[in-house]
Amino acid sequence: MTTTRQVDLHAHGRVDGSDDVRTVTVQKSLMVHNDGIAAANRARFGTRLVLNLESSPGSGKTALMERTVRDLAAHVRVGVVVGDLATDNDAVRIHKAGAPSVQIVTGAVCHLEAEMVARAVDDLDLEGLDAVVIENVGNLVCPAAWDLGEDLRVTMLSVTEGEDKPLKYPRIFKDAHAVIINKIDIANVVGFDRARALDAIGKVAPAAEVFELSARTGEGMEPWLDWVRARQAAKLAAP
Ligand SMILES: Nc1nc2c(ncn2[C@@H]2O[C@H](COP(=O)(O)OP(=O)(O)O)[C@@H](O)[C@H]2O)c(=O)[nH]1
Ligand SMILES: [Mg+2]
Repeated sequence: MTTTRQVDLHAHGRVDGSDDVRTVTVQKSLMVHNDGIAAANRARFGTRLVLNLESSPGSGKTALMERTVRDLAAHVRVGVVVGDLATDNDAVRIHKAGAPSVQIVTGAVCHLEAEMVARAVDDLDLEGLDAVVIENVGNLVCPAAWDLGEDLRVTMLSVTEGEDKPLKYPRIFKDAHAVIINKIDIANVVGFDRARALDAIGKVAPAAEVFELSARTGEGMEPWLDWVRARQAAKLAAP
């Protein structure tokens, strides 16, 4: 099943910084509102593992999900909620990979919010799922502030983006439980400095699990799949 949800434009996705005091107040109450819905999402997900996958556009989030849902199908039934500014292309890709998917079309909003996820989940058959992955809107800034009701945050970096991205965008990396370096199949071609990237991740997110893989070739997928399986089993045993 593939469903597309069009979300109304939310003014708070484009905060006007012209009146700082008022902006802070409005933003704070929006976050409190969001956190309440995120808590309700968390309760509704129950024993299912929920991941919030974040990265720049084009890092390979959907490619990783296509391969992950296929590889895990025999053990963990994964549903995917995916956010983009426009099109349902990604939900269609996930659906073709064999998993239920719901597309949230955000219009001008550069991140997903708990309320959007709550509405999207209405279109997922949670009963038939062991885990849900929320593929956030491609952006290294906006999504970091919004709790969606996930258990774990996963931040992805691809080898073409520059090894210092964790240092430049620390918040989205520092809150990550896992950091994925994707596209290792082209690391040599683009002159990726692996040691520098690992050093940057280590400085910002020292406790995060780090996975180096290629969603295209499948190299390095096994440790990532093991991690998801283990976290799903742990959540089921102790929600
Ligand atoms: N070489 C290579 N290309 C990849 C890999 N993963 C994704 N891509 C390509 O990167 C582009 C963006 O991938 P996509 O999954 O749409 O990224 P998203 O915007 O983060 O969801 C596509 O052309 C993918 O085929 C990878 O591991 N290696
Ligand atoms: Mg995508």
